[in-house]
Amino acid sequence: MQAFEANFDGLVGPTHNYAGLSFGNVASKNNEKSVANPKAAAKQGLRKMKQLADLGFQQGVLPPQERPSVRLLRELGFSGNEAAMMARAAKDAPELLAAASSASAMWTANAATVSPSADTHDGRVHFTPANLCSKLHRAIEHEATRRTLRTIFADPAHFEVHDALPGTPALGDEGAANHTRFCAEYGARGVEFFVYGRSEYRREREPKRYPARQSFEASRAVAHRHGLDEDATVFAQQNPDVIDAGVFHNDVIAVGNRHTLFCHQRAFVEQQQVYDTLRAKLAKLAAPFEVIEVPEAAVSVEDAVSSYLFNSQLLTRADGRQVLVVPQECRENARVAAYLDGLAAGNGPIDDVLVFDLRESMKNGGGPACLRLRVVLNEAERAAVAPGVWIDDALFGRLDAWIERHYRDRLAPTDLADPHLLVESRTALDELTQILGLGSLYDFQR
Ligand code: SUG
Repeated sequence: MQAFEANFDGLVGPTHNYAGLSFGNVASKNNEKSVANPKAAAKQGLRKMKQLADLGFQQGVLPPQERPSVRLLRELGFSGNEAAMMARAAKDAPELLAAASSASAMWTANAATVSPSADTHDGRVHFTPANLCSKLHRAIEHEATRRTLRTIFADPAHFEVHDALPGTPALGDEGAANHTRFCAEYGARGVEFFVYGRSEYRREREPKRYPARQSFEASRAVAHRHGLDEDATVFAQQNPDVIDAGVFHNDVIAVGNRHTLFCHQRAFVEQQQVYDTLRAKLAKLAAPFEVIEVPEAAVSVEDAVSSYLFNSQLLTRADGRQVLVVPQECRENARVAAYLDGLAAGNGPIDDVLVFDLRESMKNGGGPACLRLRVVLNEAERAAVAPGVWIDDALFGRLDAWIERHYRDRLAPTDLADPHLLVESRTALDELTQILGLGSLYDFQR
């Protein structure tokens, strides 16, 4: 059946800030305590959505979550009214207030793992929200993520939104950031490629410096739940040395689209074997496979981490050719810029490079690919998606004006204690659910 890939980007929330919460994510640490601009962050993200929609790509939006999470503060033992809880947390444990306030749900590549209906046992699209249990500020996302996905992909004839896996290191799950699907055409059966950082039970080499967030056991459980065929799944271990160099998710070192894998030479353990296995399994589905491997000599892992070259979106245009969507930081690194010039000029499968300013998100380690969740849909499935989340001129205009009205252009770590921030944020989100036609989505609305 004819199908296409839709990208659902996370709208940056009003509390976007730099709290240095993600050990192992170099940008998050480097920008800790700097002053953020939530308004600019949200507009940068929205502009990317709009421009990709204008170019003919299917573009949806996912709403931010309610922050600060009053529920987390209460669970952590703070009591009294909301303002009192925030003041107490700011004084006694500012890191916990920061965790409760993070706008990290914007990086929807970590919202869930998605398997298209062509691959699953029951012919429905399956979603597993990621438990994100490796970081407190992200571990509080999955319940609201499930609710949002169940609201937008509500029709049980087409969609199954599972619960997250139990949140424990043996099942650490970071969602689509560690998952890619290869296929001949989006609507044809594909091979799903799961990349993990560590295994709880197998004896494999692990990173020494930084945590490996995704476990093999979690990836395998997601594949089982989604009813994927063993012949059409590949599990690969991420190179532990690159995790130690700041590659906290596989989408910082590799991206795939249809039958193309674009990755760094040092992305995986047993790299050649990974290519061979993918090629062989795709051949059984009569699908081709091609790899664009970037050598260390051209772009080092360090350059890849600072420029986010691989945190790009590889998209297929209507004419079948591919474009690479990269952050502006790629243009500012001379080696990466030279590599990209050669790539677009060559005869390979990538024809064009689109550059976006996503500086505010990038400073927290979130590039173009982090900001989107891919969902392959056929026409019947598309018709079953909540209609108000597709980006077009009208929705862009309404969201842009909404950001302009409600967002601050400056948020320092000390501002997180401000009780007005909670009120502002709720007022904005309440209006947003009306704009997107999503009903009462948030706890404070129920
Ligand atoms: O989980 N940063 C996010 C970035 C996620 C990027 N996603 C993908 N690669 N798909 C993270 O580390 C930083 C928040 C702070 O420090 O304030 C943060 O959560």
